[in-house]
Amino acid sequence: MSKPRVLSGIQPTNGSFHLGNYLGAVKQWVELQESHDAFYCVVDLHALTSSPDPKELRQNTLVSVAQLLALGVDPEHCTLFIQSHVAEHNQLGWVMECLTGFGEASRMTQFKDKSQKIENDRIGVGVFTYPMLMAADILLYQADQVPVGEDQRQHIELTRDLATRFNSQYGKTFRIPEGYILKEGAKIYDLQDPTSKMSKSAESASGLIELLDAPEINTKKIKSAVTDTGREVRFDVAQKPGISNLLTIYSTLSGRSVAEIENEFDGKGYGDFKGAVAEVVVEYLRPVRTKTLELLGDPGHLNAILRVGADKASAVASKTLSDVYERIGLLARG
Ligand code: ATP
Ligand code: LTN
Repeated sequence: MSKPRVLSGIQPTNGSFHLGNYLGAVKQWVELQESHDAFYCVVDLHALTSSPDPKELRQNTLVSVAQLLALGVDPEHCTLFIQSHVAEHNQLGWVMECLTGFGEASRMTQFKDKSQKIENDRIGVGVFTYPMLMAADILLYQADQVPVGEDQRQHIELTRDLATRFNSQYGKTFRIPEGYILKEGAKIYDLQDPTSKMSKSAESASGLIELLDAPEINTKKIKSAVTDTGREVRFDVAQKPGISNLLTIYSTLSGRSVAEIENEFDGKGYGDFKGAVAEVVVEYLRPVRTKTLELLGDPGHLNAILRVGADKASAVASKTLSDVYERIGLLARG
């Protein structure tokens, strides 16, 4: 029997991914590539919604690819490609836009959050149509599962609704995908504001653990993470959001259970605990940083991997798109 298929994407918005991106998504990508037929893409078209500087976008796209490889995404075991290299994403994206209700798109919480922060005349229509492009990314590959962090749950639901709507209107064309959202690590919080998600777009970088930052910087950020007034190292999201976040990070990176870690720090203070978390994080990231920098020294090698990825992705995407065009009644080019 053929393996189930997964697809996921990550934006090349920043120079470095953060710990939330890794624990919420990329860690699962690495695990799933063995058991699944995996398609992973760097969604550069999605990144255009934040109007990046062209030079930075191009460089960050390569840095994203290098980081994915350094984190264990293996092009021998998956298809790794750049979204803009496969034109079918935009083509199916338009079809998805025509299938989506205006009200339905207006209810997307990510759109609502972002549009509240930016004044109307400066916000691009791309922020509004973003989820329809994401639906196209997923449906083009007939993905069974989509590994993402908790913040993407609503976009996956929309994708499922659009696929179901298309299938009932035009005949079965798309597989209905499911989110693959783990409980542990699906939401990593800002170290300075442990009730908000760790985010590239946070106002201050002091609560953000960037994978490519120097070890001293990350150690300092963890040691100054916000905690509460108590002394006990105990998982309790309501009373101790800061400590609970650090426990999640420690547990997912070390593979040890939260209970085991709580026991180890029984009777010890927050200082010892934060020191231990900093050490686990820094030692985990040290080889990732070295490997990323090494890979960036040979862009030719990265481009060769991406060329193979784009060819493999195009083969699947063009088949789905031609089925879609046929079903919706577009006249084929003779
Ligand atoms: P940000 O909000 O930090 O600007 P993003 O969500 O736009 O980042 P993407 O590159 O689009 O970042 O997301 C890549 C993956 O990382 C997605 O699957 C997303 O769900 C996941 N992710 C992002 N932030 C977190 C977090 N704090 N905790 C867990 N997963 C996260
Ligand atoms: N919107 C996602 C990024 C993304 C994605 C995808 C994730 C774009 N296309 C397809 C999974 C599948 C985000 O993380 N902000």
